[in-house]
Amino acid sequence: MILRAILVLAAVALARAHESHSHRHSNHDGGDDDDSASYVDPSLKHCKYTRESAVKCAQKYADLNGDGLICSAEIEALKAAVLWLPERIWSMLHSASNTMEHCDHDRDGYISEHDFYHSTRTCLATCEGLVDFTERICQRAERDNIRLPEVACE
Ligand SMILES: [Ca+2]
Ligand SMILES: [Ca+2]
Repeated sequence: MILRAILVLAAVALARAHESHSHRHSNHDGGDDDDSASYVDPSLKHCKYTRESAVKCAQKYADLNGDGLICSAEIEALKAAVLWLPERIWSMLHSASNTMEHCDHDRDGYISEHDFYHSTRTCLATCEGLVDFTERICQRAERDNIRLPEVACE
């Protein structure tokens, strides 16, 4: 049963990796331009969740020391607390460094609100990613009213 779930998740991951590769070739590469903050993926227009609510959720549940920034260790701690085993295995394959890579726009090792708003092409960029994050992480953290201890950011 668990093995089957892992296989399904792996297949989903592969499909996504493929999608994100074929996706990214528009006139602006890298998303460093000024318009990266205003870019909205078409799939987000009718999505049931918004990036704004995801950002609030991330600040509430992942910013464990309340400094307004989210580091890799904080992401890992939250994932460890809310994800099921097969999801964690899947997540390990795509680890926190991946989230940092996608969301830490200025590459200083911390995800700030500024980073979120300037990584609209890469970080929680599609409705699928948003649903995934909201339902697997935010809603579970909310449901369990999770309060994690501080972790050290390096
Ligand atoms: Ca923090
Ligand atoms: Ca940053």
